[in-house]
Amino acid sequence: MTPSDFGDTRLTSDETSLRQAISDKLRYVVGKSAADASPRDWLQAAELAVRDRLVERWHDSSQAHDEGASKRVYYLSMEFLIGRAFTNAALSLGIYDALQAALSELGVDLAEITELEPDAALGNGGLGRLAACFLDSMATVGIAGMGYGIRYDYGMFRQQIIGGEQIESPDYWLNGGNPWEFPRPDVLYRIQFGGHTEVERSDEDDGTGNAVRTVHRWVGTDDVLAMAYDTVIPGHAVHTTNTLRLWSARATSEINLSEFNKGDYFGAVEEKNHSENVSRVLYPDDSTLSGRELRLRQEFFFVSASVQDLLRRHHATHASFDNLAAHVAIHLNDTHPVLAVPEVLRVLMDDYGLEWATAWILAQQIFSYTNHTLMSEALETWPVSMIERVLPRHLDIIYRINARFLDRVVTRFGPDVELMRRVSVIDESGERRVRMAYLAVVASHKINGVSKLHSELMTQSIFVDLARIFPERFTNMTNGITPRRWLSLANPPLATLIDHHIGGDWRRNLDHLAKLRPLADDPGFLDAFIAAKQDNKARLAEWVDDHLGIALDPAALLDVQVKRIHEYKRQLLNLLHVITRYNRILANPHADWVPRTVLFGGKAASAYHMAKLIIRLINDVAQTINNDPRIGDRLKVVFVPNYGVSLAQLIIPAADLSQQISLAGTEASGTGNMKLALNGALTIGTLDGANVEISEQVGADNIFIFGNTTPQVQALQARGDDPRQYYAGDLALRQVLDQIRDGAFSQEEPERYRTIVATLLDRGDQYLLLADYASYVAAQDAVDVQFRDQRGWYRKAVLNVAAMGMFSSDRTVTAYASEIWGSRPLNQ
Ligand code: 26Q
Repeated sequence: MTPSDFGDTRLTSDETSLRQAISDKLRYVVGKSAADASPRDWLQAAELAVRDRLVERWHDSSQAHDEGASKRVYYLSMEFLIGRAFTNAALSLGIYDALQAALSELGVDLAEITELEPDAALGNGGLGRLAACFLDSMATVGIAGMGYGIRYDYGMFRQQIIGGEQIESPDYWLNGGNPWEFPRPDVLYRIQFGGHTEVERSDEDDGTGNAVRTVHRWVGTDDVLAMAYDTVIPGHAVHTTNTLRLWSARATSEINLSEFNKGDYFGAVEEKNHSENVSRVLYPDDSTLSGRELRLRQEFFFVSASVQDLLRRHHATHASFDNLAAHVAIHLNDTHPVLAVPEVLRVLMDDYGLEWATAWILAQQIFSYTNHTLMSEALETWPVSMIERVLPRHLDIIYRINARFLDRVVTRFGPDVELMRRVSVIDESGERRVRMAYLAVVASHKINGVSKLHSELMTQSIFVDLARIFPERFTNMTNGITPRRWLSLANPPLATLIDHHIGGDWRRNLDHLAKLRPLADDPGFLDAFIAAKQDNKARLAEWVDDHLGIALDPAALLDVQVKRIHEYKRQLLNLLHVITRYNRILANPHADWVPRTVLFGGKAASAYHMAKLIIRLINDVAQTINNDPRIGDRLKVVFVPNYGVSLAQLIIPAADLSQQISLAGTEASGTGNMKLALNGALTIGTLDGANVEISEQVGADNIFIFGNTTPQVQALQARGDDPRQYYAGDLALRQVLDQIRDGAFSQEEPERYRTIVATLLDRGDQYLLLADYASYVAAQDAVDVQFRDQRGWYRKAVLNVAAMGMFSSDRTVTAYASEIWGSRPLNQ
């Protein structure tokens, strides 16, 4: 791909013009001369040069989208976990190599300055990263998509490990300025909170002969302004770019000093600060509901701004809402933005004067919803009393939606009180609460899960009744990942090798990777594949040595579990195996052990005590094993602090083994599983989430599946499985649990981990670690056997890469476009 393939752009992007552009930016925008520029200055200059080229394309494609009759897709998400933008932008423009050369002529190392860019970490984990992959793919396949979210001042917290424990500190990602965003001080909306509704009967004739209609006014509110910041989302090697619009809170300028604050200037400024808190910080909880009022305010804040913005845009071009559904689709990334439903209804009725019936039909046509979890502790519900206080008009509307819905249920199924109680949007069983997921289902024309298994379980568990009422609404859209970031950018050695053999088209059509299949048996290719893996391992080993002072054996099998720390993901099961292996090596030091490095990474929600304790145990076990002279190079344990998008890009390409060991039926999909397989790691995993489909794609010989299946888990849980039987019946397991309980890894505080062992032995072992332990250890033994045969191992790794075509997020968003959004991609 050469720059000219993109057609005539005004700015040229050959090495010479890039070098000139960077020098000019340094001199005139950064204000430094080459002689006294720091690496940070060079980064800024280079970012601005790349940005200019991006912005040109941006202007071109807003025109393309306006002219094309294509439908606009608004992707509403509380989280966008973008990571770094600089090299991704260069790659999408096709100027990566020229940029590298230009910088090198200026005496600057691209790789070095790349590391200085902070990650945009406006998300917790999978759900936020999925949103980022979807933006990349929508722009690439040519869907006129726009992301809407919150411009948090502080993103995901920074994790440090001090004395083995997780310590959180704020993520000051905006401190050095953000060259990728464009503030839009003129795009400003008023967001209302609190107050009350006034109902007025209007005697105007509405044209249907009904002389009386009611008009609702939401008054007496406390208002905040939402200001837009736009970020360019480039498509890969195409003209189309999209926009991510993030909202930041600003106080209203109507502080009336004399009346409300009695001349209290400082009090007025304090209040202003307070109202701007709504966009201050990302909630760092990913799988437990944090039911704080500020969270509810955040949700409404960004949803209200987005709805006002998109309805105004539609009205400005079409002057009516008759054809709204032909031009607009609104997608809800989980329930977090579901207040968009009552907000659309409120704006259409109260601001634009539409009738309920018309507005409700439109809403159902434009909304769709993705569910990302089945676990009850993560399902959003809000107390009716809180919604009444914060959003009184929206509570009216939610009641009305529910009443209409329940009427329909009675018409179809008769007056079944039990059924009504079960499906009502209001949970009346205790303190009355709004079930946000039910609201999303009732209002959407399509509801999808994120893997085959998850979508199936969804209609059998949380939505069993709703799926009977609306069977045609439920569907599956298996997740995917963008091959641009997760192979092309993250893994240059492998990307280059693949290019050499099958060309570069896989970046835009990942199915082409299937052409690698025959090369698995080509000795020359296999040598080169192994060399690429070794390069990546060396790069990681250097980082680990520099940052953690641990020397890794480059020949060791690199065993990786990187993801949020949660009991259901079972990092603890991984650790039980690590300790088992430690014990075995000590018992049999002269055996021919396959050397292993077990790497963990991930953050725990700050209030999740058990997850934090698990992090501490991993670090304590690492200390013990890494410092035991009897072990040597045979086993190393590493906890990489502050795991996030950029560290993922370093770790994943180096991995040999991908741990995807959640209890079957608990992980909705997983996307790290896809990233690791795409980079040539073999999976050890349960039949959970997308592992099932990965297994189908790669074939049973090329994956290590273990553990109870979902139906087996259901059966075990139904009959009340006794964890003590495994403890009693398995000497190795008993030894490990006794060691943890008795302080073998916490000698200065022997009681430290008693609660962990108690959770397993005395409190029911909710995630069935002990039931899966033996099968897991056996699978790990099979891993060792296979890894002894290095060429056999890496042959399987090649077959994994070759089978990953379907896990491109290009496939996923194209399917959403045709089956849910009704929009046609321009570049497909
Ligand atoms: C909700 C209310 C209050 C505070 C926080 C939250 C909250 C925030 C984030 C709840 C959940 C999340 C994130 C969930 C998540 O990341 N789920 C993951 O989504 C991935 C993409 O579909 C799947 O691959 C993973 O299986 C799923 O765990």
